[in-house]
Amino acid sequence: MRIGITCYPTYGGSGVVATELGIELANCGHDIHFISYSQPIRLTEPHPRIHFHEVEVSQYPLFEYPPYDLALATRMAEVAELYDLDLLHVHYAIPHSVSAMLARQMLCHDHVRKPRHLPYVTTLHGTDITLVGLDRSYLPITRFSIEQSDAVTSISNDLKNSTIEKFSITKPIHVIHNFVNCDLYRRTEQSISGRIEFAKPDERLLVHLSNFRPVKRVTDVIEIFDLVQKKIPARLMMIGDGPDRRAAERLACEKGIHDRIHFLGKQDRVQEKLAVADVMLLPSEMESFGLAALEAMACEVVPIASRVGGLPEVIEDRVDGFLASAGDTETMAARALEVLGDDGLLSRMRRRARATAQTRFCSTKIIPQYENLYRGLLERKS
Ligand code: GMT
Repeated sequence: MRIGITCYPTYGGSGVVATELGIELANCGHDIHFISYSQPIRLTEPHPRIHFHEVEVSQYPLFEYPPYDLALATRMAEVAELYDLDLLHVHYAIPHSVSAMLARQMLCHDHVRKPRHLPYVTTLHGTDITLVGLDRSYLPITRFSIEQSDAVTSISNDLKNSTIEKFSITKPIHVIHNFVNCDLYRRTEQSISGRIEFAKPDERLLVHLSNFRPVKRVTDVIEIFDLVQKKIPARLMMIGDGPDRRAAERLACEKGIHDRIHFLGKQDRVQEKLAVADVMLLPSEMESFGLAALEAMACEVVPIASRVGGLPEVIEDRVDGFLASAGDTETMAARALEVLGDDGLLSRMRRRARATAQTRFCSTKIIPQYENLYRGLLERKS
């Protein structure tokens, strides 16, 4: 199949999922065309079946707000025409779903060339529904473009239910969980040897990975780590960057633990960093799925996360990770101390975490679900 994919190309879960999906589909023999304002950050290696089409937005002085959505719709229609795309798959409803709807309409009513139907799939990721979409200025158009999609998918049951509830969507929503490439995300002898850069042999190593937005509660990560390091020798890796990084750094300084924390900023090959850690802290206010937790689990890192959104669909409490109420830093610290203080429990939970990633969320299990969905649409089209 020839598939156009649009996503936010910068750091963020939805862009990561879209890019990894494109790579996996290309490896299965499909031709993938990314259409966005810049090359997705996880698209680091050239691939003969992957193409990138940049959307240029003109900066005419009249445009206080340059109309990216229109430029994107135009580029989508152009690329679909030029490369004979079978379908578009957009990640994050706002504004990508609206642009895809326009592109489909443009091609369907083309009076110069032969009209054609270009179906589009919208994948909902979370903040497009739970935060941004509920803004009154976005809600009606977002709801409309979701309803108009040829197919809608959601990355968890929880997000599906809240979309139906909050948006009164009547269109069927297919749940296709996020995935991880278990061959890439794994512990190897080589990755374990890199641990010495971040922790001494007698120290435990904790990790947090996010875009440091308020919803991630990164200062809670520091609070939890502080409680842990008071009881056992430990260090923390903070991977990523964003608006709350300074607040986290400041809190770490106030608590006098800044020298035990590595603020690594944005990283390209996160699997190499995850694979050296023991525990991941993900105390978010909300997570529709929690891709970071799944990536950690594939690397045999035990997640300690909030019992919110889709995280209970990923983590089974006390089996392959721990869940606690968002904001309950004391319980999260207690769980970390419990597992980090018991070698047997840690290695059992590490193995269970990896097994969950492999048996339920490995890309080999999830990618065929997208392929089947696409095939269904194309059969309907012909
Ligand atoms: O978490 C973010 O702030 C980024 C956001 C995104 O759309 O880029 O992440 C959402 O999508 C990810 C990939 O599907 C999910 O793993 C995250 O749980 C979800 N974030 C939230 O729901 C807050």
